[in-house]
Amino acid sequence: MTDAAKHDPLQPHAHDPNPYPPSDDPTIVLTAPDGARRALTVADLQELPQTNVSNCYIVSTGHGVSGPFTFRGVTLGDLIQHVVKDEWDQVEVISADGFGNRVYRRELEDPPREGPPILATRIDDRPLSREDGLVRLIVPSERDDALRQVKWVAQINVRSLS
Ligand SMILES: Nc1nc2c(c(=O)[nH]1)N[C@H]1C(S)=C(S)[C@@H](COP(=O)(O)O)O[C@H]1N2
Ligand SMILES: [Mo]
Repeated sequence: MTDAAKHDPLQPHAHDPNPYPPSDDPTIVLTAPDGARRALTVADLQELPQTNVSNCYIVSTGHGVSGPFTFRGVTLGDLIQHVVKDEWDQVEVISADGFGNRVYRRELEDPPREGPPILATRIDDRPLSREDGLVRLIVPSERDDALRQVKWVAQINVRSLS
């Protein structure tokens, strides 16, 4: 790992989870590599193709382990394919309280057997509550500490390194 990656605040790192929704504002802003921005609502995300990912657990520092759950939502790959026309390499998914994760293009194009990263809006047969995260990044290969389950997604920054 390079020094830059080690100090990247969007890489999983030890963290006290925030149990409380930071705000009531559910707006998500996606920024494309060329800087163009667009707002996305939960309904917009649900109009895109939906994917189920089963056998997911929430290994929560706050609530203990719960699951297995089936999360449902648009894959990050499908979302980017629908709304971003430029070249891109990685995507930052950041919550309204500043917690976030960086997801690499190869994780979306060649997902592991546990399933592709999704922006979940449903858990089992119900919508995610604001307390659950409303829109919650699920990286199914993360099974240890929920450090890639970004609750209250507010910013999606699609970046090109070139
Ligand atoms: N926005 C946001 N998402 C977050 C966190 C946070 O502090 N803020 N903490 C993470 C950590 S460390 C854990 S253990 C889980 C806790 O999820 P839960 O509140 O559903 O149990 O949320 C993850 N997602
Ligand atoms: Mo955690």
